[in-house]
Amino acid sequence: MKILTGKTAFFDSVPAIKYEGPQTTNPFAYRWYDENKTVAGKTMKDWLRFAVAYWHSFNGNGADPFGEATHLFAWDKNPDPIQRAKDKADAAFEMITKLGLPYYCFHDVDVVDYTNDVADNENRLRQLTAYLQQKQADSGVKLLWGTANLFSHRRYMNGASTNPDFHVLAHAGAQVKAALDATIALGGENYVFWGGREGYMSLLNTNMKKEKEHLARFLQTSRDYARKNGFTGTFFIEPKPCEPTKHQYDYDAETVIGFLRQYDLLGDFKLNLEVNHATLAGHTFQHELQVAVDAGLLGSMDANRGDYQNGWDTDQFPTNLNELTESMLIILEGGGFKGGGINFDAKIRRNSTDPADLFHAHIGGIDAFARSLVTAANILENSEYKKLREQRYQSFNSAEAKAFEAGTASLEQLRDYAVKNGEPAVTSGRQEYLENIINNYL
Ligand code: XUL
Ligand code: CO
Repeated sequence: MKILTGKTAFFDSVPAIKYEGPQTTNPFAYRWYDENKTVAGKTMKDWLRFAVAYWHSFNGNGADPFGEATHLFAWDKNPDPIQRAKDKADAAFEMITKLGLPYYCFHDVDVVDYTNDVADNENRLRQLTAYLQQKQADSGVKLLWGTANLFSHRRYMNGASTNPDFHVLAHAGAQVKAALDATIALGGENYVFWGGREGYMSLLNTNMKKEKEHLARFLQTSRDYARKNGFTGTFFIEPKPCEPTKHQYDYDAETVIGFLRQYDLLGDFKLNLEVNHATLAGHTFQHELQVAVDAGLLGSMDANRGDYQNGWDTDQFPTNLNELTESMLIILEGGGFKGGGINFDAKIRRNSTDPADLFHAHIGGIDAFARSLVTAANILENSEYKKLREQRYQSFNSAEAKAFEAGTASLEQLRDYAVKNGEPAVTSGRQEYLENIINNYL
């Protein structure tokens, strides 16, 4: 891959990151991510399909609700919004190409600042789309997904497509139209809807039924526009139960799947699951993955990790090998992502203030996934893991159980089986043994 720098290099002190193996002492090298290495029949690059998220790395400035910006990065300084946007694109493509990753993802307002003028915003995004087209052509980096930010502007404080004011919904429509145009022009492979303001703060002022119908109609209308204009990729819904809204309609994987089924959207939409969102919903990430895989709807994932000591979306870079290995077991058994990949929706900490920290963060996350992929493939191929799980259900191979599964056994027949066979044996679930398998293969 060709390393791209713009007029200025923003990461002068950082070399191109290459695979050097687990023994290396070089902090700017991969120990596990060897993109062309074949694991379980596919290259690491093809299994993992890594993407850098524009927003956290190039728009995030370290500000928090208690304090001002701490990331005073050179690409975010130019007073002219178009030039600043181009500087950001230069920084993004320098980092992505130095990391050797195949994809990036963005929101419309990450790419260029928006004003309150719809036509001006469309024009700005078109200018930057042309700039990004050139960057993609020069580097070979591709757009995994685009999206519109329908949550930051004050007009969306009561929702975007679920806003009680149709006028606000129309603005959301204008924004999605422009973001879809940009995604299509850039050959984006998918398009994401994350509904941070699609929900309610109080039921006292909310007609939930009407709002959910509007959400569904908005998705259908957006899909129809994109299809009419040549978009052949997949739409993803990204579940999250709360934050910023008290209750969000896209609560978790099961809720979203039910919603997609109810509104006949399953043909075009799949799920983009995020680790920290699962935590907030009271689930493990593995649970959310399994729900999506079982429904054939695992589209993509946003990689990060939360903090078990607090209840908000801390979006830290993923490092937990046990959690990631258990996740990769599910992803591998499910055959991988349907259209998407692994997007680092994660940010460096407020006090990580060196541009090089962005590299350390990504290198750590990338290697953690690569190592977990190798470990999970090894477990599936060589350990008893699959067999033990299968054996737990072996009683369902009997003729009586098969009849039950086929719906041809009556409740009376179940009763007769129970009487004939007496009290069932106590059988171990062997959880600790299975947990040891994970650690033994790490
Ligand atoms: C917010 C979040 C978003 C989506 C895209 O929690 O995850 O950044 O990924 O809008
Ligand atoms: Co996300």
